[in-house]
Amino acid sequence: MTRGWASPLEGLSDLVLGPFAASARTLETIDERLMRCGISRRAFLKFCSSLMVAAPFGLPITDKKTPEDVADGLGKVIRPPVIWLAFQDCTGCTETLLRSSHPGLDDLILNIISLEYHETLMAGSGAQAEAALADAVDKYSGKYICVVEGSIPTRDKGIYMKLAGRPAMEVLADVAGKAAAIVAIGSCASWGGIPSADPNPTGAVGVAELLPQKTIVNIPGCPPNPYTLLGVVLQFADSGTLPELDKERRPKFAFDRDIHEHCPRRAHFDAGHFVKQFGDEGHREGWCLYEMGCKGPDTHAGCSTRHFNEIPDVWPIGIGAPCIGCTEKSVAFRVPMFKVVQLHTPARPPQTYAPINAPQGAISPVATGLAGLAAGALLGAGFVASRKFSKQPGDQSVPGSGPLLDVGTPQNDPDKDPKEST
Ligand code: FSX
Ligand code: SF4
Ligand code: F3S
Repeated sequence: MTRGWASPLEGLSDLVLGPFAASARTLETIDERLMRCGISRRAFLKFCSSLMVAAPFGLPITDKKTPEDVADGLGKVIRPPVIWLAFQDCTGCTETLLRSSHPGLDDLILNIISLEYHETLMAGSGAQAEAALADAVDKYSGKYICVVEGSIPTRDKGIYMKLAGRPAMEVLADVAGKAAAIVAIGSCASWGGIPSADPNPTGAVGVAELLPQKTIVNIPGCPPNPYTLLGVVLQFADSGTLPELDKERRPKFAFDRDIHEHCPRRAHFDAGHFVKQFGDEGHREGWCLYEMGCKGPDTHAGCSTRHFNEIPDVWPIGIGAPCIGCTEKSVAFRVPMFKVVQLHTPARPPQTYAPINAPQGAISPVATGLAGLAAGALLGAGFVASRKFSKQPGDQSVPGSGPLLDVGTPQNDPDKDPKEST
């Protein structure tokens, strides 16, 4: 039987109950919880599909599975208790988790994880909130996942942010010290983010700098992709393991590729079609934002294929803004936003094209068939893109097929500063 959605506040009910909620409950499986709250299997399958899009490879809970497999596996998992600390932040990391475009997805998420403490979302405040935190830490000591949002001020013994009279540094050491796993969500918690930008008046740092002995998963982004967090948390709840991390402690399944490699505007980069000014013809045509300071070539993140709020094209470059490199420690809030980056990737024009006289072997009929399929897919994508970017209603011509604009010299020389040609 398919059930309708429960009340929009259903998922928040434990938090609404206040500090006594944690002790009044025992942990249950995700299936038990969804059943008890009347959440439909269809809604859960939709969530599992989104999780698979966010983590197509490298995460055992989704790897090579169908949404039904993922739902069956996750349903048996005990809802992981999560204690969420918020320090110097803009709350965007919480917003990204809950401001989905699917009606009720926020409710579903709050039923999948067991959010024991989150000062922005909970009803209690003051002494009640402090009691809720102490209660949750005590009850789930060694079992909960500590999610940290925001950077931590360290200058002048950390006096620039206090919670119930205690410096944030002290609260972090206490709560994270008793956690089973620690996740730093957002660029601020990962390595300081916006609050740490020069001149960094509060001495803001990320979690890893204060807890160097601990295993910490960084999920940078300003804001980050919420499914990356859910993937990590559910993986841990399922098997007690964390995903493989890169040298910046980011999960490889979400940060293994750079934006430039998979950017839908990459064809314009290769063809030398660059936006020169916001609002110019190239900008309206959806051309490459490299000369506007796009940091895509220097940025590892999945945004080009895993968009925000489950809406196609909702990500910075998709809406016409250059990537600022928000997932890179040495880029966002360090390199000026509109500064053009040097290209480090080996693929740059004209090297991206096969030489005309490339040696050729025999072509099998299977390869010919696959090439035909690929060409068909590309033509289809071009058709969709042309409709998306055209200024004329009903115009189905391919972008850039009209009269050529003066776009300057294509950036073919890897050692040449692109700004020199403008
Ligand atoms: Fe930082 Fe999170 Fe940027 Fe904001 O709270 S990562 S400023 S989007 O949201 O901490
Ligand atoms: Fe996309 Fe930016 Fe690369 Fe251009 S420079 S192709 S906009 S990532
Ligand atoms: Fe951040 Fe760039 Fe993605 S600014 S959200 S890494 S496109």
